[in-house]
Amino acid sequence: MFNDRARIHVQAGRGGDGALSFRREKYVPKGGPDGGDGGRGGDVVLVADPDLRDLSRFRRERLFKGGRGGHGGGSGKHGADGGRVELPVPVGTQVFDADGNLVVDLAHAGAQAVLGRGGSGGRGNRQFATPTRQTPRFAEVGAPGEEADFDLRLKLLADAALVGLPNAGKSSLLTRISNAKPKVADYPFTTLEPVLGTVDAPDGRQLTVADVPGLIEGASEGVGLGHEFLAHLERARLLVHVIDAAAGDPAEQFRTIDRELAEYGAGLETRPQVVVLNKMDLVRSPPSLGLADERIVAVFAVSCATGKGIPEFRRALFDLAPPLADSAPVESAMADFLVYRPAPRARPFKILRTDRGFRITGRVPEGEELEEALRAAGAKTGDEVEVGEDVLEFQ
Ligand SMILES: Nc1nc2c(ncn2[C@@H]2O[C@H](COP(=O)(O)OP(=O)(O)OP(=O)(O)O)[C@@H](O)[C@H]2O)c(=O)[nH]1
Ligand SMILES: [Mg+2]
Repeated sequence: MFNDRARIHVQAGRGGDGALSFRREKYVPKGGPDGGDGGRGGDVVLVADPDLRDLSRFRRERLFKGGRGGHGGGSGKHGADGGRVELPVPVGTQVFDADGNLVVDLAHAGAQAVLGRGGSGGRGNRQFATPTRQTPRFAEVGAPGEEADFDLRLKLLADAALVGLPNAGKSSLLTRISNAKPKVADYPFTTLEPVLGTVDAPDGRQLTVADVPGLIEGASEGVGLGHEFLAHLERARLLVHVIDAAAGDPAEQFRTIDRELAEYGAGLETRPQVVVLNKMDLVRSPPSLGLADERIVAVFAVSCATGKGIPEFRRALFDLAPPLADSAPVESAMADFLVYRPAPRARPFKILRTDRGFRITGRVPEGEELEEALRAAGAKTGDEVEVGEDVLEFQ
């Protein structure tokens, strides 16, 4: 199964706690504070991997946690940073937040996006020493890591995509022009999932061509297999419309598919198109297309069975797939490394660790929020919790 959607839950690592510690030295009756800082929690990062084909790994595994930062220690020892978790995803993966907003588009190999940033480590008591407070009996606990749900959606990146009715010969054409070996058979809906092929030019240029399952009338409303895969056409700069020249009026076949593209929208209806009249070995002369349509940039008559017309079509593809817009490289450079920032965490309070438990400073949270924050900070029943002037016991 080709999986082009997934939902994941990301939980970046919690920062380690700062240490509460005092120097113990020979001949020094009471040493100064020497508690080191906690390490940073680990990030959770997506990385676009050109070797991956789909999102199927996320069918079984959905929860991804960054490593927890290590706690600080005595003698100013800094806690280790938590492990960073890198999730490889196929190139072309788009990430949406829980509200359906596009967060990042991993449109080229190596692009990265930080979906959850690890929490910062807490400061050790050494950092809280001042001339008037030489023995701070508290240290900061680590901050929680960012946590959120994301929807992943793979939209194939291809220079050109083959579209057409089932059985038109799309997969046969891809087999003829590229390194791909999609299944070819004499029945409709042979192709069940998109297939990418690479077309090589003698001068070393390469094009990626996508073969998508056949479309039928109603595809844009979910009839047949096509609808799910129409999304994979969105990023192709050129549509190659394959028509079975031996299967009746080509203009009628063209319009059927064209209506579905228009219904789907997303710009598919304005995309430049090459029409390939296939199975020419089965007809006496090329049928006339009889369409005046400014989107049709070229028409070819070929036979995938005999190979006739294929070299010409293949050569022309390199001129017809429009060059990438000037803005594209800039855009992709920006996607090289992105940090997704969820709404800033409303946490206007700090939790400090003391000899006997915890101290809350800043705007003191109430009820559950306080309890949850304390539990996350490691509070156990019986711990003392100082809130302003009050000293409570953690239950
Ligand atoms: N005679 C002849 N048969 C062809 C030609 N091209 C493809 N075919 C045959 O047409 C049938 C369908 O070909 P496919 O390439 O599987 O068609 P498709 O458009 O990928 O079909 P779906 O994946 O079902 O949408 C197969 O039996 C092919 O052998 C051609 O040029 N001439
Ligand atoms: Mg096919």
